[in-house]
Amino acid sequence: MSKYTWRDLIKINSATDAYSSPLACLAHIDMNAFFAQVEQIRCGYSKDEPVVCVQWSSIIAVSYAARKFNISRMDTIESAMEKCPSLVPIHTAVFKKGENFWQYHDGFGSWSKDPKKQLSPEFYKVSLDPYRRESRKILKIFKEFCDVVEKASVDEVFLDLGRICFQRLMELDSSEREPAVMNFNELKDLFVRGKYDLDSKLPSIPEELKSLKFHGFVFQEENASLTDWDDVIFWLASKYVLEIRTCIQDTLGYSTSCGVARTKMLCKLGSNFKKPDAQVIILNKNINAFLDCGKFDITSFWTLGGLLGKQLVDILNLPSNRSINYIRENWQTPQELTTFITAEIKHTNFIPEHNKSDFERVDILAQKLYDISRGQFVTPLNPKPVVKTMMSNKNMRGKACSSLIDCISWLEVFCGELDSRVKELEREYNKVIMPKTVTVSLRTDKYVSFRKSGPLVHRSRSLNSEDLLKTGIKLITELNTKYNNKQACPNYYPLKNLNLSISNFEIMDIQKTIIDMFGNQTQLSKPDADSPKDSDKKIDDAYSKENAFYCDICEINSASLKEFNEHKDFHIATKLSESLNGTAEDSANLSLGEQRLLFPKKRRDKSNAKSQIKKPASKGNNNIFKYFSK
Ligand code: DCP
Ligand code: CA
Ligand code: CA
Repeated sequence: MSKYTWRDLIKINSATDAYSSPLACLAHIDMNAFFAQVEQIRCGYSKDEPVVCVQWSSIIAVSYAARKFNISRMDTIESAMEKCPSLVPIHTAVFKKGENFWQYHDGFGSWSKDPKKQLSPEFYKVSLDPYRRESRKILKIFKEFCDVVEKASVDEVFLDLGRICFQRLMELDSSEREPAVMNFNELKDLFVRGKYDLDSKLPSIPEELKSLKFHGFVFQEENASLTDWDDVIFWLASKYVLEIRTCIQDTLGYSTSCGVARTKMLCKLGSNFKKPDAQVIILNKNINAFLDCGKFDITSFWTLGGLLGKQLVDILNLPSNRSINYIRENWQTPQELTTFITAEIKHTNFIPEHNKSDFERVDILAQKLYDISRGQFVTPLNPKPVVKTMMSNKNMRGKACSSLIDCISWLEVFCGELDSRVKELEREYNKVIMPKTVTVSLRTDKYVSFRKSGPLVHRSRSLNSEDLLKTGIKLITELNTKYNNKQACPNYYPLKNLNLSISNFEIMDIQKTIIDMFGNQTQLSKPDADSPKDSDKKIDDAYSKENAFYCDICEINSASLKEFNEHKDFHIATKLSESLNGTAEDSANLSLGEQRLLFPKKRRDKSNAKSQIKKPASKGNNNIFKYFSK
């Protein structure tokens, strides 16, 4: 007899509830040395060359080849070059003050002997856009393979493998026709005929399944034998995540590390356990042994890494190692933990100045500790994180920002960056995203801070950097007028920090805006601003009734909706074709920045340029729409 019920099994087929089933199967995938891999591939180096990604004189990502020389993120570029004379430092892309697009300057950086090849933070701002772009491509692959994907950071995701495992288990997925899977027949039969009670136990696993070979490294078991359905599900998952990781490797060239386990926390610890290019499977029966392996203690968990973890170590008087085991062994129920913590707080007169809310509900905190120490603290995946605010920021050195003109030059950079980040999110979620509020903040030479917010005045239906810049200039000018004087702030310039943030997002369906544009033209809302100036005329025209069929890419009017739609189709077709086959330099679909990026005057070599617009590897039939449908 299995330990699990039919209810547990069927639950993993629910995208919303699977994570809470005892048969849940999740994965965490993290890119190896991410920024360094992006640069290595972009510049055409092999994975054995010691590439590091550099920001000014700090190393922000270290390839595994460079790690062999004992180089870490802590090293300065100088100390790293001493450790490894053949080091390949590559600087991030940068925005230049006054420009709203980023560029790479390969060969430039603080390590260069040529004074003309320095990149001074006084005139440049680092752009992380290239990594976000790669991140988006990777995310797209994850979404093709998996229905619930949580993007946890720029280089990692959580996947819920419930549906895919359920389907493969039930052999609903006809692509899975390997002999071993045929042995699921008994289970499938029972399921299909409905011959089960939800709360009755599943049958035992068939004998032949017990010796299946896992893909990857099964923690603690070189020759893991399968004992129950959770193991079978994890076996299916181990096979599936390898397919996903191989696709990422083959399509984009990146190696990854992966953890497969029942909860997000365990998966995350698993992917970090063996790097690079590995997958670690933590079977349910090995959870406690994994937690006790000596690599983790209670403060290894991301919610307990800070002060709260330290407070708990004190209150529970935890030993300096094996603290997770200690909690598990010493308190058998959450109630026992609650009673202990409450008594300790009283006894020691502990007054939590920080994390007050955690100590107000000791029962919740105790339950969490109890669950964490048993590897059963479950949290749902969050497939669509809500963006609340987005910021572009620059710490200024020396006199980099000494006047209103300087401020505006930097605002141009910020607007370019925010605009492209919003566009990226729009593509990721297939929505139109419009911020309503813009805030400019600054810190003066004497560390006094000022900020001003205002509504974003925009004329088109989607964000553009010119509208953003106009609003930003208005706000920075107001701040300058009010505070840059002897009475208010005698040492206003040079600024130490300047940033621009956008917030209060309105998120609209693309569908809806198309209907707004074509379906019901009489109800089009007026532009927000008062009277249009000449320079705004073009955008206004696009929305006036007479010129509803205006294409702002080609700046031409179409005579009818039909003609206009045909014209738009032409753009869609070019865009699709360019996405697959590469872009022409004169393409109207490219912004100025993109043109400069894709067609620099001098290229390193041909193979480089090719890797920038790599065609996705086709799986089976070559249906281009596959890559654009999500
Ligand atoms: N990053 C950064 N500064 C940090 C930490 C990270 O700029 N202090 C950037 C560079 C990393 C990327 O984020 O490439 C991802 O961070 P990770 O912590 O996942 O580290 P890596 O991917 O570089 O290495 P690993 O293979 O250990 O995951
Ligand atoms: Ca990583
Ligand atoms: Ca990471």
